[in-house]
Amino acid sequence: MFQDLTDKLELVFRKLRGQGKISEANVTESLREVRRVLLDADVNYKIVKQFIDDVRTRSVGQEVLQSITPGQLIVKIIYDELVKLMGTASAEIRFAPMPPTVVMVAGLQGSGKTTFCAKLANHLKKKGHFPLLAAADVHRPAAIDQLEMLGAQVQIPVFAERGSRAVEIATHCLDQARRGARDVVILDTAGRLHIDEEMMREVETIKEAVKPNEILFVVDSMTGQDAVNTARAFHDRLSFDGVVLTKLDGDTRGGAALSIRGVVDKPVKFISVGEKLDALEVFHPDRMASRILGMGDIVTLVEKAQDQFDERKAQKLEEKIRKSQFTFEDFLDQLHEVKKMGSLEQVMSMIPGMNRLSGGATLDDKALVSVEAIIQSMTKEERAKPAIINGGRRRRIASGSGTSVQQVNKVLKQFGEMQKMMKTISKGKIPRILQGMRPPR
Ligand SMILES: Nc1nc2c(ncn2[C@@H]2O[C@H](COP(=O)(O)OP(=O)(O)O)[C@@H](O)[C@H]2O)c(=O)[nH]1
Ligand SMILES: [Mg+2]
Repeated sequence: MFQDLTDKLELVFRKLRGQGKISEANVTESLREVRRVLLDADVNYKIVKQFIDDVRTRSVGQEVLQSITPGQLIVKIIYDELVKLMGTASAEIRFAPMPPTVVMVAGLQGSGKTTFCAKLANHLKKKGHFPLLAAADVHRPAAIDQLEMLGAQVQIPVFAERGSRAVEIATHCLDQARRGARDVVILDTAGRLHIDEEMMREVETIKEAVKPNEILFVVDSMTGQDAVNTARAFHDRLSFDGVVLTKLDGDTRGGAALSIRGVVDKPVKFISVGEKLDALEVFHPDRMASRILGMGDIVTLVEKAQDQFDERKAQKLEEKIRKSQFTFEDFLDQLHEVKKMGSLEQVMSMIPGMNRLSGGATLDDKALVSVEAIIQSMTKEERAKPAIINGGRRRRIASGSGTSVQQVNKVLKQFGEMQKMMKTISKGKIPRILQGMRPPR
């Protein structure tokens, strides 16, 4: 996610932090680079201008430039402003005082609406709700089948009424929800290739008929500024309550994620990061900013883990990370959980430091298999205390796992660096995290 953006920003920061004394001219130069990086990432130019102005105003203050670590302070300011840009607080669905709560999902064709509906239903079910999915996309015959199939996968009932108009389906499914004691209704509506009058009118009619408590607008983040423009056009005509950014797993630039809040002034509520039905996250601006700056996202990872395996195990994991007692044994456990948690890349992007360790190379599942084999070839003692793994042991592990000594060395080295990185993160404070980002001398 946002790999290009992260890599480029890191280059700028590296230079900035390398400077002992920083003058206003240095700041201007660095911010010019940040500006270029953001424009390259397809962030809206007005947003970029405001952002750079805000960072500059705060950065050229006496306290910053004359502090011992001006470079780091400026990075911290950039982090703060990124958080502000994306919305400071996270927002979820607002529930109706009297159920059922109606959530209407709208957006262009192919943006990921139907998938999101099923993901949201699944997310809410895990939190103790009883959702009902409603197939109100009547324009493509396959759309109803698709929702029924996805609903079956997450074991959530789907209301379908072939042959009816969308607005009829929407009103009928409310009755159905009341009868069946379902407390949330999620309406999947039809998209078009472009925002057009017909689509608007249909959504408007449904809106009037069922008065949704929440209208979520789904956009494909990979379409960059187009996503932002679509959201604005839709919002001008028919206001919505929140944005869902999809396909962030394939978005290396981040332009939509960074601009949308500033342009439509509505919070991003959820992000979708893969095709699997559990690849949904509540959007947290602060965590997103630290991901963009390559600082990992330990909280999301732990939450995801909590979701997947039992809470005690997750707490133990978090504690171990905080106390820097994370061993190869835990790492192996995590690798096994990875398969349950979604794609490897997705999980790795959330482990602090992983981003830099993989050196831009994407970790694929093949690489994972050999890492797993290497750890499995270690004895229990070696897994707990990697320091004892000398040359002889490395050779044994390599032949045992069908890999090379170089590969074993690499895994050991990366693990050591990962532990170090976790240590800095576990101190919990942003400035410390930023210190962890300093390139190794
Ligand atoms: N990689 C990826 N694919 C997604 C994501 N969300 C949806 N898709 C895929 O995008 C395609 C269109 O999704 P769909 O839900 O049918 O879009 P709709 O036309 O808006 O209802 C499908 O192939 C989905 O599997 C995501 O977050 N990441
Ligand atoms: Mg659909």
